[in-house]
Amino acid sequence: MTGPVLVPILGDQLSPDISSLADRTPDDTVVLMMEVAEETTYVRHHKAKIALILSAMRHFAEELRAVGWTVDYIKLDDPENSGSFTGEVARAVERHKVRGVQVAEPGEWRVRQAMDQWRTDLPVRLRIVPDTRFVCPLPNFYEWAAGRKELRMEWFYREMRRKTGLLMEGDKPVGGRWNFDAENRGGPEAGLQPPSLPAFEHDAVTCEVLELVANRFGKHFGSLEKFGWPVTRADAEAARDDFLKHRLPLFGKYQDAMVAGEDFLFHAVLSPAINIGLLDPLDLCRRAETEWREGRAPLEAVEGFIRQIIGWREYIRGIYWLEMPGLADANGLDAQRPLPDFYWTGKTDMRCLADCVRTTQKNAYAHHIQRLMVLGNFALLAGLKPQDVADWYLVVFADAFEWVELPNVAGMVLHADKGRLASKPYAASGAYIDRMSDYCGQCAYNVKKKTGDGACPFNALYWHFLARNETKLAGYHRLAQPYATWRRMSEGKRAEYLESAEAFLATLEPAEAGWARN
Ligand code: FAD
Ligand code: DLZ
Ligand code: SF4
Repeated sequence: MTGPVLVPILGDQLSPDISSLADRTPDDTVVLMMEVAEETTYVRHHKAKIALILSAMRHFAEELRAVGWTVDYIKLDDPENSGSFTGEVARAVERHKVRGVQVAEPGEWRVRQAMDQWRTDLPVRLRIVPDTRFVCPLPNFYEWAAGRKELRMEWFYREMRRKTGLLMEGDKPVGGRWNFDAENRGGPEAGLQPPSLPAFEHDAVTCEVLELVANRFGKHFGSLEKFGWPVTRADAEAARDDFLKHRLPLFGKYQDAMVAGEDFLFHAVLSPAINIGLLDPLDLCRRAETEWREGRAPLEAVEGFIRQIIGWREYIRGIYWLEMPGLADANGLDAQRPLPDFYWTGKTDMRCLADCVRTTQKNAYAHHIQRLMVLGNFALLAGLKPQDVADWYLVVFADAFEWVELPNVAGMVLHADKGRLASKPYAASGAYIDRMSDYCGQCAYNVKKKTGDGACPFNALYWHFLARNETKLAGYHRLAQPYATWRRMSEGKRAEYLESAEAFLATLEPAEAGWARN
């Protein structure tokens, strides 16, 4: 065979240095990019997530063409479009008479299964190359994990610091400590005024995509009205520089704070750009380090930020590939309650949850502590079924790809993996939300009231969660204190908590079918 090599580039592989192109030359390669129905609807993604990916794909095709690559770009409404990666790759193999296919490994198990099938189904040789946009290659993660009873992010993170040299002085961490989390626990302060995010104008490509999405996916969750995600590398770099200059210095201090109506605070809001390949995570960390070295941002902010990326993000990815496919079905706490309707509609008197669903609907974004300690904490305490919860998270956030969404949901939030990822469930009562947010002051519920009418539902749910999971969780060293408190309570008090929680749970309306999957 003498034809060119076909290089399919997926919607989250939009990096010019993607490994599938690294050893290719433009004269001998056809790049294939495919907008396909299967990817746009395998879950009913937030409209803004689809718009982001399609617009970024179209811009990336232009970026590649501008430096000489031949790009065969299949649009969603192309009448010949078969609707799947598999169908489009097969059609392109035939159309271009290629001699082989080379592709970077995908981010999701589901797509990896399909690709493995190409080996037997395609009439040409297939080469799947590792995705090198991560600091820790998967074989190294497996090696690190092998034989460890407990996989703890903190130990992994230290290895990544050593490997990258980020915030290191020789083999010692700068500032004498690996982790400055203790300094990063600021609650909301009155009058806190976060800077606004840069606004990116819609060019003709984005306008066309927004119209396509509005017409074709109008019934999907979420709004397109405030669509402002960077869709080109230049815009993503501008968003990055804006964060480094205006928000990084206070990132650490307010990392865990929540303020009603302030949707981004001092967060980076860069996860979609990182995940689809518009920003290189290691480069971003090096730039953050420079902000500290040149005196523009404090160490606790920069360390906290770098830890999220070379620590949590890398660790989460390793866990995904280590634990799949079982992680998708894990339900270690045997939680069976269906997802309540308010996750989709935002209609609840719980102000914290209503605000988190509102920003999610409007921006396809909620920041980490909203995802973990409000939306996630409720799901944990109420015993929501992990697969329903995972579908919701995969649908609603612009940055959601299963490799990063699922370990966060099943592991970090729901403890469905029986503690493989987190040393204890992040369960919290209303007092935590009250401390870290300004939500409770104007809530219909009273955060100080523990049970009965008008009491904050998180309070009784917290004890209900511990009580119903006692046989599974009582042995956790880090839960010894709450279990001791529970046992010290009078029988009457315990019954009051349980009844109050049951009464609240009975009011939850399950979501209608069809929000997440067709
Ligand atoms: P910042 O708070 O500014 O953090 C900086 C960067 O660190 C992020 O851009 C991200 O790349 C990385 N990061 C931080 N925490 C994590 C983490 N736990 N896992 C992986 N990367 C992390 N992140 C996703 O990218 N996609 C998801 O689908 C996703 N689902 C999540 C689901 C749950 C239940 C939880 C608790 C967290 C989830 N996260 C997910 C992690 C985190 O909440 C988002 O990365 C973060 O909110 C993105 O916003 P940001 O860019 O402003 O992040
Ligand atoms: C999420 C997504 C969507 C909505 N649409 C497309 C698409 O039309 N074409 C494409 O190549 N990728 C899309 N993606 C991203 C893929 O789902 C993602 O690349 C795979 O899940 C592998 O991680
Ligand atoms: Fe949320 Fe309870 Fe506070 Fe209301 S009182 S905002 S439900 S934590």
